Amino acid sequence: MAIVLGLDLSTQSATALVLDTKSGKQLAMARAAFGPDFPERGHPEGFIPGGYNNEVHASPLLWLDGLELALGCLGVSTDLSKIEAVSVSGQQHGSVYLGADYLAAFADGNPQTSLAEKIKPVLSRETSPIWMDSSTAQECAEIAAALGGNQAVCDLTGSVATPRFTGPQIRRFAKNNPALWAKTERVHLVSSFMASILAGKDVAIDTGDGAGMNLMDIRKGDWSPAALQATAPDLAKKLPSISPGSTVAGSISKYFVARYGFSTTCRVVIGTGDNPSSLVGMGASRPGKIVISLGTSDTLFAAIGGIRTDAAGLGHAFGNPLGGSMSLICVRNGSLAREAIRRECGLKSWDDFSAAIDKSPAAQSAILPMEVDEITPRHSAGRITLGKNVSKESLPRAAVEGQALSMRLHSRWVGTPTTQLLLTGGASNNSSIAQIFADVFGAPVLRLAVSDSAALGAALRAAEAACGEKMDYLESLFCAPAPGVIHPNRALRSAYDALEIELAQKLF
Ligand code: ADP
Ligand code: XUL
Repeated sequence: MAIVLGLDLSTQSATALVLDTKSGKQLAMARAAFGPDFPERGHPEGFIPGGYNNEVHASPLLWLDGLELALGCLGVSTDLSKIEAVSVSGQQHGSVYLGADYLAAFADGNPQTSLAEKIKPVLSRETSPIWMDSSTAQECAEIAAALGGNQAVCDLTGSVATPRFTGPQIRRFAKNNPALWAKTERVHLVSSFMASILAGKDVAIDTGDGAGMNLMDIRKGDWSPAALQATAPDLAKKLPSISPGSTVAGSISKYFVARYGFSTTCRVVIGTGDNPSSLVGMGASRPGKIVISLGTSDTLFAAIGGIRTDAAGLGHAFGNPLGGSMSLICVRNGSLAREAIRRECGLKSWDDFSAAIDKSPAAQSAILPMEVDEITPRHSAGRITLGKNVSKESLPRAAVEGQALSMRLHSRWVGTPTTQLLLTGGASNNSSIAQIFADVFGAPVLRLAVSDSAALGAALRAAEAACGEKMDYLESLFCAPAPGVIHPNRALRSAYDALEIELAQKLF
């Protein structure tokens, strides 16, 4: 029985969650929001706005400041010396570039200088491309050509060469900035960077997050020499190793002991991506449950037996941190599109948005809202309208119905019948939105009692890997669904089927 900490470094915030596996209680939670808590940085949604040529970057120093703010808040209510193990979940695909002396910066235990102050001088690239970046179409084409075409890349790495994935991002940097690439000694993912910061040394990438790079052999769970070769010169020596998600990296660094009062015996378990982490946090790490996460991005994922890939090139196979693999589709226009529609309709709160949904008739029309270029489906910014005309009053419902229908259409390749949906992410708290997902998928929707599934997954992985807890036991304590199943209205089925067919006709 242990007290464990899960950290989630997502697009918009850093979340810290402390669990007591003896009492089955969540002891504390703290969150630092990169926009609202650091207004002077000018990154209101966690990333750097106005990127050139579809580039979307974020500041790794802001992530560090967010981590420190969240830990500082946690320390006020919680005795951090009691924490026995910690692990990390990080937004997937984002990468951090480090140059000479980066190991000394990781190991620097001086509590007088912040993590950002230690890391700033050793960044070989000031900012980090993140999953929203779509500037690498050319590099994707080059990687695919070198590896024998996109089907070959998909068979090898679990996904076709994908613009937001780390390999194409690395290639673009190495091509356009060869001098800075030469100075780069280490490339980390967000999850492995944060785990390295916690451990005070270089820490491996796990097979779950490693699969989101177009660099890992999905069947071997290790770097593919051919993919590395096709991506950038000297890449093999600039990457950390790959290890299973259950790997204990070592003890927490002196910095966290001195600055936040952690125990010197607190262990660090290597990190994973936010979607693989949510898979664990939702209690869905064994095949049979389908999860939809409505966060900045909307994702649909499920643990799968064996490895399945999407012939259309939109879905992905990632590693399951607990072994095996998982399928995933990712929609870029998730919460940010819902927020834009809310603003457009002049609705001040999410309650007003819900009221507008509830007032409009279901399954009459749908709109796929793409405020920015979309990745699933691959489509330039704009709107696809289905069914009857949409008025301003019915726009919130039509937009959420369009999002749910598109997800249903684009997840058909996974092949798992949807008998139940588990919903998580910021918008999952909204019952009107949850009802639409139940109706469109024709399946009951459950939500978790704990809403931060990515941070929860990190805490559960820490408990299993470092404290010997059994995942079945942990799931029974922390992954119980909240009371209140949302049942689908089956009478809407044929109307939604017709709208899905219309969407497919407009897209393909
Ligand atoms: P991420 O982990 O990607 O940073 P979250 O899963 O925390 O994102 O979700 C944050 C988003 O959830 C916010 O941007 C907001 O748009 C949305 N959100 C929060 N509460 C609601 C609500 N009641 N209804 C709809 N959307 C909501
Ligand atoms: C998944 C993806 C996003 C990020 C950010 O492929 O790009 O879901 O992990 O949450």
